[in-house]
Amino acid sequence: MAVTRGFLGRRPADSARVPPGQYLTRDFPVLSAGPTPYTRLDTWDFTVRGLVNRPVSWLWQEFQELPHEKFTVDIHCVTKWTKLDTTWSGVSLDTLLDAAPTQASHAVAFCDGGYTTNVPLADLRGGKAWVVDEYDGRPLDPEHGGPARLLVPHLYFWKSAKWIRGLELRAADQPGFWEMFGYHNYGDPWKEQRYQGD
Ligand SMILES: Nc1nc2c(c(=O)[nH]1)N[C@H]1C(S)=C(S)[C@@H](COP(=O)(O)O)O[C@H]1N2
Ligand SMILES: [Mo]
Repeated sequence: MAVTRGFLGRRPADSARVPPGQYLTRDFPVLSAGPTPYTRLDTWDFTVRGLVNRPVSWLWQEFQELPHEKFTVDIHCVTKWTKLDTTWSGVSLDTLLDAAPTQASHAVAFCDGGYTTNVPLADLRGGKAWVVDEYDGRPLDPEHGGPARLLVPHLYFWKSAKWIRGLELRAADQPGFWEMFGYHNYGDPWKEQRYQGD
């Protein structure tokens, strides 16, 4: 029996990969709370600071030399679009956090432009989160967070901070930008944790 490539290539359970209340899109919408910052690579660095013995920073070139992983994940925006099979390259948060031993339980991502978002450290470890600098085989567009953004695909996409410049590690949780404006503190798309109280 002939089986076409299209049949084999189709995942039978695409609909099972769409969290409740979401719809599928092939577009890649741009959602930013402010203007796109343009940071020169020769002044860019990534810093882990806060509850650490001493802050750790990587210049752009040093960050490029860290081991990068290429991976494909689904992303879910709280405005209800879901995009399947997005391909990225970046540095695992495990690699970055290993360089900064800490007793902290939470992190606040900080960014050029002033955006912040909070994530439990457990959600950044264990191969679940990256700082990405490539989308679809190309350097990340500024509109989508280039030169580098956080990617935490198992949480709503507002947690994936664009133009990230580092993590502030903390002993206690502290809401970020959208979390202070009523978005859910954790943001699990499979539990539809869109807004406070969900
Ligand atoms: N620095 C920064 N990061 C951000 C945002 C932002 O406004 N500023 N918006 C968030 C929201 S609400 C979403 S849905 C995604 C959108 O990413 P995209 O524009 O690449 O689709 O980025 C998140 N990261
Ligand atoms: Mo969003």
